[in-house]
Parts: sequence; C-alpha cells; structure tokens
Amino acid sequence: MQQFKCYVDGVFEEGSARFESLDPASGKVWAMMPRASASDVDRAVKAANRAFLSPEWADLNATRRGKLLARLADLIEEHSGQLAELETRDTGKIIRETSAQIAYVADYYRYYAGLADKIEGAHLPIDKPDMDVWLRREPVGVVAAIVPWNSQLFLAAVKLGPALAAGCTVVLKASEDGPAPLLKFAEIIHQAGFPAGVVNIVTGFGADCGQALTQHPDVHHIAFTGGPETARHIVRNSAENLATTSLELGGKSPFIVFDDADIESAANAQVSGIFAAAGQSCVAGSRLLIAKGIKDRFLARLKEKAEKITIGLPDDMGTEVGPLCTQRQLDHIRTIVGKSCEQGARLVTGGVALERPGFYYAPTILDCSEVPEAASVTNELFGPVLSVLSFETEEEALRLANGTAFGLAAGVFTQNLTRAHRMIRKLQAGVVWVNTYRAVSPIAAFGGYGLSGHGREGGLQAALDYTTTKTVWLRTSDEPIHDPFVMR
Ligand code: TXE
Repeated sequence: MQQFKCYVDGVFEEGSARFESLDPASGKVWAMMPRASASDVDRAVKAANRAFLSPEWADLNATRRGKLLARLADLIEEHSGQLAELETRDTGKIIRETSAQIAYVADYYRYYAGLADKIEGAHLPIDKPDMDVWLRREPVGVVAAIVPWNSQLFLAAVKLGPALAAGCTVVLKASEDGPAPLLKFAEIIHQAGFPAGVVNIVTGFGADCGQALTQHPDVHHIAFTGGPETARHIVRNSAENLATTSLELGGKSPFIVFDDADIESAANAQVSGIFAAAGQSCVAGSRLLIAKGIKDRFLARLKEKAEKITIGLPDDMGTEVGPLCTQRQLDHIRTIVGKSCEQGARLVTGGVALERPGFYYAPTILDCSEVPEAASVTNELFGPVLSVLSFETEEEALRLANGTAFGLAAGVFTQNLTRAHRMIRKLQAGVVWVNTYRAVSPIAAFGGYGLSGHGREGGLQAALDYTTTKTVWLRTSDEPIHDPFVMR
C-alpha cells in the first residue's frame, strides 16, 4: 500500500496520525495519508512565518522568485505523467482530463513567474512641495490555501502562483479526499529549490486541520475553494486572526441556448459543461435554459449524446466519464435527484447509480420545466446531472439565469450579436462565455458574484490580492520643523 507524507519546513513527515484513502473506481483502500493535527498545523504556520521573515526569502528579489516559479513549471512538465496518474488514482478524475490539466497547470506557474517582477508600487503626485511619497507593494504574509478534491493541482496553482510571485509564504491544505497529487507535488516544490518553510503542504480533516489553520493567529490571508457552508465556517474563523479571505464556492451556472444558436456546437458545449469531470466542476453548466421553440429538438440531441458517453475506469484514455470522488458525493446526488423526481421533474435519461464497483452515477438529464423549484435546480449537485428549464423571451431567460444566489459563470449561445451584448451586461456572474463554455486561462481573472464567493483567481489582480501597500513619506526639506502642533 502506498504511503504519503506531509511537507513542513522543508522536511517530509509521517504526521501524528494516518488515514485511509479510497480508490473511487473500486471503493477500496489504496493508500495511507498523513493526518495533520492542530499541532502539526501550528508547526507548519510557524515555519511559514519564519520563512516569510527570513533573509533567504524576504531578501530574494522578485526576479529570482520568478525564476524559482519558472523552474517549478519546468519540473511540473517533467513529472506531469506521474502527477496525472496520481490525481486520477486518488480522485477518480479521468486520465484524459488530468493529463491535459496538469500540462496547463505548468503554464499558470509560468505566467506568475513572468509577473513576479512586474508587481509595481506607485509614486504619488502629492499635494505638498517638500515631500516625496510612494506606495511600496509588499506581500501580505502567511497564506492559508485550502482546496477541495476536484482538480487539486489546478486549484492549488491558482493560489500558490500569485502568492509566491507576490512574496508570500504558504501553508497549503490538500483535501482529505484524494490528497495524493498535492503530497507528491511537495517533492517537486522541494526539488525546485524554494527555501524551507516557504511552501508547506499538509492534509487532514476540516474540523481539526482546517479549523486550526484558518484560526491560526499567524495567518494573514485565507484562499479557499470549496462549498458555501464551509466558507461560512472559515470566515467566522478568520475573525480570530482578522485574515483577509478569497473564496471560490462553486455555482449553479445557467447555460442559455436561444433558438438562433448553432445547435450542434451548443449541444457539444453543454455535454462538456455538465458531464466533464463527472460534473464535479465549479463552473458546471448545471441549469440548461432552452428556448421553447427548440426544446424538444435540443433535448433529443443531448439525450443521444449523453447516452453515447463512454463510462469506464478513470485510467483508461478512452473513458469520458469516470466515478465521483466519494461515496458521500454519490449519496448527495442520489438524494437530490430522488427528491426532484418526487417534486415532478421528468427523467430524460440516467437518474441511477451504476451497478459496478466504485462511485459511479449515470449522466443524467432532468426536465424541470414544470417544476422550476425542484431540488436539482436550486442545489449545487457537483455531479453529472443537468436540470432543464425553458423560456419564451430574452427577459424570461435573464430572470431564470439570475434567479439563483450563486453567480460564478454563465454561458450564452446565440448568433445575435446585439442580444449577446445585452445578456453580457445583465447576467449576474463573474464569468460569461458566449458561444463557448469552460474556457480558462492564467491571463484571465476568474471568480464569482454572490454565494459563489469573492476575490479573483488568475490574472494580475490575483497577484495584487496577495499584497498590501506601505505608504512612505519622505521629507525633502532641510528646514527644521518649527511648530510641533502643525503638521503639514
Ligand atoms: O467541500 P468543503 P465538500 C461544493 C459542492 C459539494 C459541497 C461540499 O457542492 O457538494 O461543496 O463539498 C476543508 N475549516 N463544492 O464537503 O467542505 C476540507 O477539508 C477549514 C464546490 O468536500 O468545502 C477541504 O480541504 N477548512 C467547490 C475543503 O475545505 C475546512 C468544490 C473543501 O471542503 C473546514 C468543492 C473548516 N471548518 C465543493 N471544513 C467549488 N468551488 O468548486 C472543511 N474544510
């Protein structure tokens, strides 16, 4: 059985306890993981704090930090096969997706490598003749980065890249579900040559490890991806250390298809939007809003495509949909789909867990046009389940699209340019895709409105979010200060 270690202060350690990790394709234990306790977390945060103040890191100039990030990107590419295999084994995410995603993860680090020495301060045109005033951009301090099970290497990259470029140090908590790829990634961080304590990687459960990390007095910023309920705990925890937070919390994103859309493209994008990663994607286009005039035609096409999906073992390159990551997730999806059908949703296809080992759920389409309040329309399922609603007018499409507390992403399929612009303006979402879906890039900011969180990942803004400013006042006059009670 494979054994994994935590990485604290430049040292690989067993952790004070261990827990079992299941292979989602078989449901069987395949590896043992180190379970970090509150005291392990305390050591990791203290190491990050020491590293933050150490000359090895604090005095390293931004160009050199960028070089370390570039080396990290090269090493990720070198080890991408192994990282992809581990992520597939421990989380059930199919190898086709993990291999492509990890290659792109390297590009995220490369982008932030280039950005490190372009994070600039400012000189202020101050309103006093004998003063020189400028803003220094300084790293915010120790960052607690917390990720869920889906796309762990990617979700870690969008936090570590900008945090390290800005000069912060990090304690990264891998999810207790499928932590293997990030624990392996620690070896690559070590090899890249980051000074001890700059990046620490632990895993463990929310209640002990996560709680201890987010309440720790030496943490200055918490970057979190996960569900809204956990985010509320984290924000409450941050009241202890008054750390700033950035939260990426998933969604219930609308995928809107107008009757003038290119039907084949829209159908393919919808299949990818909801069934890729078995629906365990924060941007899953999980609510199809379809124009009434093309509803039957479009649903027939989608049903045909959904039923042709190759379901199989995640490490098989031919597999298109693999298992969910956990039994918990499978149970959650079963419950919500069951409830929606009781409420009157009509099953177009799927709606069952598959009769095979592991945590498999069939690609599912639920027509909820008659029951827009169905549980599957209002809850994030994080699984391969599409809920369908229909509309007659653009206004109705907008009302349905914005009728959710979430606001991460939205997709619009139309050939009408002016309508596309109207929709872009009025959709309450942090990302709008027009005639495409699920595209991301290190250059483009990503994040949500409302219950989907706050703060942005990707792009320059993300790096600035890991900085604070120091305002420097320098008096340039040689005249003595005469009056102690009048400061100018
Ligand atoms: O996530 P959690 P879960 C949604 C999705 C899913 C639901 C629950 O709908 O069904 O959330 O998933 C750590 N203090 N998303 O339960 O709990 C935990 O150990 C500090 C959407 O797996 O949010 C893990 O590392 N940390 C989302 C991380 O939080 C705590 C992706 C995420 O776990 C903690 C995942 C605590 N008190 C789920 N409790 C997206 N944005 O895409 C837990 N954690």
